[in-house]
Amino acid sequence: MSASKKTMVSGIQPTNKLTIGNYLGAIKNWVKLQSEYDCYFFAVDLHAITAKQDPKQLADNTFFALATYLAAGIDLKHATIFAQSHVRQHAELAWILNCYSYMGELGRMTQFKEKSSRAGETIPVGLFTYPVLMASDILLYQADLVPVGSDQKQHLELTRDVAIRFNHNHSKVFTVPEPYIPTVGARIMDLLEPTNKMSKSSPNEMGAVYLSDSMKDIEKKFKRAVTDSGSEITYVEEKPGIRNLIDIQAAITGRSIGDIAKSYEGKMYGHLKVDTANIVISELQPVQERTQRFLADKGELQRILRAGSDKAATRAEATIRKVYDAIGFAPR
Ligand code: ATP
Ligand code: LTN
Repeated sequence: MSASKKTMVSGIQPTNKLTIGNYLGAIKNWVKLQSEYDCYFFAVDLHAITAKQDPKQLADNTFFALATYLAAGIDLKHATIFAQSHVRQHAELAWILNCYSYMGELGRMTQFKEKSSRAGETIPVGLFTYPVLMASDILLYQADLVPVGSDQKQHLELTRDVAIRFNHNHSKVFTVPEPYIPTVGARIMDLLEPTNKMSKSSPNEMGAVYLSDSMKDIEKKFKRAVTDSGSEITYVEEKPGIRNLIDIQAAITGRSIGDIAKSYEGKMYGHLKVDTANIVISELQPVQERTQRFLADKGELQRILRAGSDKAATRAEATIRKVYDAIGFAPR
């Protein structure tokens, strides 16, 4: 890792239900960009507890997510991987940045509005301050680039605003990060409700393709994907289901959308569904096999994560010190 390299940071909530949305919107781009950057990729388990978690499952989900990063091609030559909760500075900086974030700006976050409206009477405060913890994740490592799906754009803007505000109030402590949102695959849609984002918490599991799905299930899910009552395969606004299948193909194969759409001229929806299923299966099968191999050696995985969190903590601590100095806390 050369000292002159820029820094890339990203995270995903640990779950055993990672979707092809997470994979194409985030992980695949991490793999694509990693060699150009000094990378920090983590499982955001502190974020995960903004929703109820089963204590018996949480650690396994964290191991699963991190094993998936490695299986997808994250290379330890370029990247440091770890669990967010293992590096205490994330929570520490989050408190500080809470004092530099405004109620008004957090209340405007679309994700908060959506998730809090579903939470009913008891909305955890953590759901409200969630973007501040995310800003801490990013600013702790002085990230230059943050690859995420398009749903995270607003949180990235907030991160930039908080960094600029802190720097302006004190001195230039934080690097102001840029988002990286892929041109294709930034918003994979639900297969049954193609106007909604595919999500690990989708109400109907048939609408989301999970990285842990069997090849048979993947085939079944694509065959049942909602398209529309027409028959012509065109990439247009009014055909969100068709667009989604073409987007998935483009994000995996790297072919252009125009090229893919053209290759289906005169063909039926069924062809597009079967082909998309096959493309997804050939991408995911080796990732699944490698994930199982990493999970089979928990000792080795744990060693990788321990080394990762040690390294991350050293970098994070350097930032925390600068922050404490800039604020003017008494030296110890
Ligand atoms: P939920 O939908 O339950 O809120 P999530 O899947 O959005 O969860 P994370 O698992 O933390 O939340 O998302 C991690 C990364 O995956 C982020 O970069 C996010 O933008 C990306 N991502 C999530 N869903 C999609 C999707 N459908 N298409 C593209 N990218 C996605
Ligand atoms: N909020 C993000 C996950 C996340 C993240 C981060 C992404 C938490 N911390 C830091 C990039 C950088 C989400 O996708 N739900």
